[in-house]
Amino acid sequence: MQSDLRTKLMQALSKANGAFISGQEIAEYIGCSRTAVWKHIEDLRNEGYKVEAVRKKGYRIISAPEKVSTSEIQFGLETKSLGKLIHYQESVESTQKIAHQLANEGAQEGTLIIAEEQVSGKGRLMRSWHSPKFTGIWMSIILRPKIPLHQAPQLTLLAAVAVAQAIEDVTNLQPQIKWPNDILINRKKVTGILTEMQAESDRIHSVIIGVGMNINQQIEDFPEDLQEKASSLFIEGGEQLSRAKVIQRFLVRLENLYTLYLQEGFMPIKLLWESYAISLGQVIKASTVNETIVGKALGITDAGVLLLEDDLGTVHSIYSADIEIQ
Ligand code: BT5
Repeated sequence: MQSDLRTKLMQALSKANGAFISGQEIAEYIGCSRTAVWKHIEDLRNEGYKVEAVRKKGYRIISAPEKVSTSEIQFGLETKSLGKLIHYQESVESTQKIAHQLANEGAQEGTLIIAEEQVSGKGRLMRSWHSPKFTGIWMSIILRPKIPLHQAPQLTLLAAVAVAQAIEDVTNLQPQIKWPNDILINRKKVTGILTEMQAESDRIHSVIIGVGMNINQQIEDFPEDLQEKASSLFIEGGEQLSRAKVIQRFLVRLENLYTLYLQEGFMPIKLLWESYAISLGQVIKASTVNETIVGKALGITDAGVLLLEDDLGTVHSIYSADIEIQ
């Protein structure tokens, strides 16, 4: 929508001060047809405005989109270091990409990169991540742990526990974790985690944890191919949530777990992870880049590796795969 039209539309709606204003009045004010007004109102809705439309009365704005800008996240944030520096943009390609750039430039541990929308959000293995405007949380956080390279996957599991705890903090839902990086509710994926690293020989410069959380989407907000397997906290719990509050809970949980991890190692994190794990003890199919293995999930190792026992009793170590529960 052209910006002068948008300005006039917003003027017309806000002059009404919460009361209805008819499509005809708006059309005259802006200088366009009533059909065009309807189209512009649809645009507003797509941007997260809640607009009530009643026949013969017209339109009124009920609420403007809630944002996840720096001040919204930092107001009331109870962490010591995570999220003290926030890089916010309304629309980005991928928060991971910006996080890599900032990490290269020396961004401090705990820097959070967040956007209202990603136009090319990334999953693992070059897959895409659907990240529509204003409905979910699309963020990346930079950590700089002094741990050997091979332990880095543990941080994905740690982040998954932090997400599960944050969901429990803000809803009555019971999140479960599907190894390694999916958080499910009622067997549908509500969050995905992508951990990437910058390292040199065995030295980690930074670990970038990307978290995509579906919060306020309705089912029709997902593309058709995702509607069967994806969900949001709103769909599962029936309540619209403040995304900023969810982020705050996640950062607090992540900071506590990360501090515990640096002090006591992976063991306490592993126990927590197992308490949320959906796949342990079940027969699952693991598809890796090279092969597909079906077997019983025995557990995870201290390195965060999944152990699968096949029919012949051979135990396979799975470092990276897609998991289907049989
Ligand atoms: C993941 O990959 O689950 C990791 C997703 C990480 C996304 C965050 S958002 C912030 C940061 N910036 C980024 O660019 N990425 C990170 P994977 O396990 O490969 O799952 C990807 C698959 O999940 C896709 O192929 C779809 O089938 C499905 N999917 C895509 N978008 C989804 C969504 N919004 N909700 C649930 N499932 C989705």
